[in-house]
Amino acid sequence: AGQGPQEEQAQEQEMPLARRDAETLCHEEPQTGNPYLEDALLRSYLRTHLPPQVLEEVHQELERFGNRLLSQVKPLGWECELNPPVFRQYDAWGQRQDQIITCSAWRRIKGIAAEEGLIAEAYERRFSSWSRLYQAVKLYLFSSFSGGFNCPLAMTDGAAKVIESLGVPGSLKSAFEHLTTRDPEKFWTSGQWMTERRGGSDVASGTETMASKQPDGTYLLHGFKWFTSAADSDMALTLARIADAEGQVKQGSSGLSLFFLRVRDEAGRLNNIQVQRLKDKLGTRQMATAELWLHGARAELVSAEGRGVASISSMLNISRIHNVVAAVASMRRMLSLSREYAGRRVAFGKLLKDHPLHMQTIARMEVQTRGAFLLLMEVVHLLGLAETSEASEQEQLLLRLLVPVAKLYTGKQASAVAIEAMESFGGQGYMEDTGLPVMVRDTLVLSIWEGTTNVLSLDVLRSLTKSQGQVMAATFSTVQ
Ligand code: UCC
Repeated sequence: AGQGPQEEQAQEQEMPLARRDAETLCHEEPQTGNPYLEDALLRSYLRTHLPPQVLEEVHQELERFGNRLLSQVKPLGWECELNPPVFRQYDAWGQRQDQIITCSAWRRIKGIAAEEGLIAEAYERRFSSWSRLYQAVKLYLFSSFSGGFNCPLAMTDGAAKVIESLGVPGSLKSAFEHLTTRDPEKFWTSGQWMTERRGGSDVASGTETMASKQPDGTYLLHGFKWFTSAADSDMALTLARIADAEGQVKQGSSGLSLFFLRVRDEAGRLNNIQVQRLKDKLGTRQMATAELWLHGARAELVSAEGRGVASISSMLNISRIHNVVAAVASMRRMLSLSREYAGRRVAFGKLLKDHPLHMQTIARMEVQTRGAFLLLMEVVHLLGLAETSEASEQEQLLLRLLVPVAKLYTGKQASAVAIEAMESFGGQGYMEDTGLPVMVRDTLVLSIWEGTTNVLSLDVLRSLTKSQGQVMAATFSTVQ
């Protein structure tokens, strides 16, 4: 009312455009559902391999877990990405605090990890040798939604494994219970402090930390840990050189021993540890990785003297398997999003899924992902057999060889697949708030930490040499 003809005409011309603006979606968000129910390969693997009673039980649990991941864990994981940890070194009055402040979502995910038995499952062994595989399946589903919490779980599992392989000595019984509990109030995570200033690969010559024995049998550690992931953990396993009465230490690998320590005491005070700074990383920014000074941190010797590397290697092998889990999970997640998007996005007059070239790219990623998934299942199946004393000698040899092979291969593969999947979204894949760049960044670390590709290639050689070639013979005969 009250408009002149010119204004009315202008309005009419604008209307259709305005309507198009509101009604035509340029880009539709890919919609994925319950990650367990939608994972055809996982489900068919479980149907084919698990004993029927185990399958029946885990199927229901996994369906429920898949729903929980979507409704609860996914938003919490994103919150962790948006609220990375903050380091508060001093309070307003100049008092040193060294507080690492994590967000509430991070702490909530820790509780969920306990409730879901993401570590406990492997040690309760309620499904005997299948328990490891079942735990790995849960971790695989959890990994991409976990806001980086899969990293502390890797080290926690590794620490539990070391303690178990030492026969759960009395002094570590309580720690073992904390690591493997399902009670969120009691659940501990562990760090794995191996990397020092000189680097993280050549541990034998890079470790400077010294341990001096105290009259009560404990040790005080002095040194500088350069790269401690998830520095908010409750405890840590770490390497140090024991000083003799003259304060001298033995250099090389055979001078290293393994120690257990609590990060804080019951009152929350740091165990003579100073946090120098948080690391400014390319990815995994949800997680507090720190540089730590140990100024007489009280610790307990847990390996035989000089057997530190050999003792921590069971931790390394477990966290390397977690790395494989994370790699396969990342590939599957990126690929699910890419596939789903291909069914929504129209370009050149038809859906992406109707373009053979696009589908060829997706099919190649699918083949990579399936191969990696089956390799992971093989490794965790063998681990489960080994842990329940059901593995033959050949299976144990195969496991020793496959862990580094799987880690080195899938770590590289995951980066390639993640980048390819991001590209399959075109420019949209490069947009920060789609979450895709976060996944790419978090995937890039998988070929770096826990042993780079070349370091793991050397571990393959180590396994060959130490077994006098038997690992290779076991592989050939299994393949045949
Ligand atoms: O701490 C870090 C940050 C953690 C972040 C974790 C997140 C994980 C998340 C995953 C999912 C999201 S990163 C720290 C990363 N650093 C490493 O991974 C270390 C890389 N370097 C190596 O792996 C090297 O190969 C070393 C350190 C193991 C090499 O040490 P040595 O002392 O030179 O090695 P030796 O002398 O060859 O081996 C000493 C003993 C031998 O046993 P014995 O004495 O009985 O003959 C080896 O057979 O250790 C044994 N050994 C092993 N046994 C060494 N490696 C292994 C193994 N992998 N399995 C079994």
